[in-house]
This record gives sequence, structure tokens and C-alpha cells, in this order.
Amino acid sequence: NCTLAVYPGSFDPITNGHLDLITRGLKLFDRIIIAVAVNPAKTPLFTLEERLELIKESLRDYPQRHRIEVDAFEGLLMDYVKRVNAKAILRGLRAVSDFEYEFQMALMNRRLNSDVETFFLMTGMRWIYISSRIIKEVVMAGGSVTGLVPEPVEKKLLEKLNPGAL
Ligand code: COD
Repeated sequence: NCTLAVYPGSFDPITNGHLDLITRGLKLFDRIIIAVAVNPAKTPLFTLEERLELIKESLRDYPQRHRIEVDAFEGLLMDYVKRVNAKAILRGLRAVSDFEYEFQMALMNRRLNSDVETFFLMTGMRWIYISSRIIKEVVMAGGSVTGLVPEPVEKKLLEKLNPGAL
């Protein structure tokens, strides 16, 4: 009986913090689907196709990649979770500041489907201060994010936000 969790997010773009969470999640679940949200209300830096491609490239040399799937979803997360028959949602917690938003989301999701539990995992200390937003900000202002994001992501960020640095 294979346990499946969905790890949903914007992943605009994927960071080493996200990857750390996936590694922790794989200790608890047999398989994880990284589910990239198509959110019509948000304007991401990377298109859906780019975000999916960056995740796949970042996982190319990942030892457990056969246990990970990368997919996109539109609409309600809970509808997607039901469709793929997952038992759990995986989310990361960094600082206390994540808590309120995560709490709201988890309770709303539970109201939508009480059979699915949200699991919160704490990221490694090295990644506690990283977010996709802050990574983009630093690159845009000319700073280095080496070691904080996978290599293909760093390259693509520079291409998009600071081509002069290449
Ligand atoms: N260390 C650990 N965890 C991290 C780090 C880090 N450095 N950085 C990010 N994370 C975690 C985040 O806390 C989050 O749990 C996850 O990784 C993904 O992060 P993001 O920023 O890519 O994802 P979000 O927060 O934008 O994702 C929001 C969703 C797309 C999941 C949400 O909006 C959603 O479910 N949308 C679909 C519509 C829906 O169902 N809405 C109702 C939900 S109540």
C-alpha cells in the first residue's frame, strides 16, 4: 500500500528550501507529487512551463527522483488531491510568519475534504530564510544566490532578471 502526498506550491521558482522539504517528505511518504499551481490571479515571473521544466531539471541528479512526479493543477487543490487519490498535503514551515497563512489554508482544506491531512515539515536551518520572492529580489538587485537555488534555476534567473551578469 503506497502512500502518496501532494506538495503544492507556486514554485516561482523552486529553491533549495523546497528540495529540502521534499527530501524530508520522502522519509514519510512513498511517493510525492510536486503540484505546481496555475493561479490566474497571480502573475508569476516564470510561466507554468518554465516552472515545471526548472523543477524537472533540478531533480535530474536527485537520487530519489523515481519517487517524485511533477505535475500542474488548476482550480481547487483539494479537487486535485482527490483526483490523484493522495492521502496528504505536504507544506513547509519556516518562521512563525508562515503560520497564519498555512493555518488558514489547512483548515479550509480540511473543511473541503476531511479525509486528507496536511503535514507541516520544518525546513533545515540553512534554508529557513529563503523564499522564492526573496531570491528574485536579490537577483534583480544584482546579488548572488549561488547555493540557495539549484544551478538551472540560478542560470534562468540571471537570464531573466540580470542578463548583464552572464
Ligand atoms: N523552506 C521550507 N519550506 C519552504 C521554503 C523553505 N525555504 N520555501 C517555501 N517553502 C514551502 C512553503 O511554506 C510552502 O509550504 C511550499 O514550500 C510551497 O511554497 P510556494 O511559495 O511555492 O507556494 P504557495 O504558498 O504560493 O502555494 C500556495 C498554493 C498554490 C498551494 C495555494 O494557493 C493553493 O492551494 N491554490 C489552489 C487554490 C485553492 O485550492 N485554494 C484554496 C486553498 S485553502
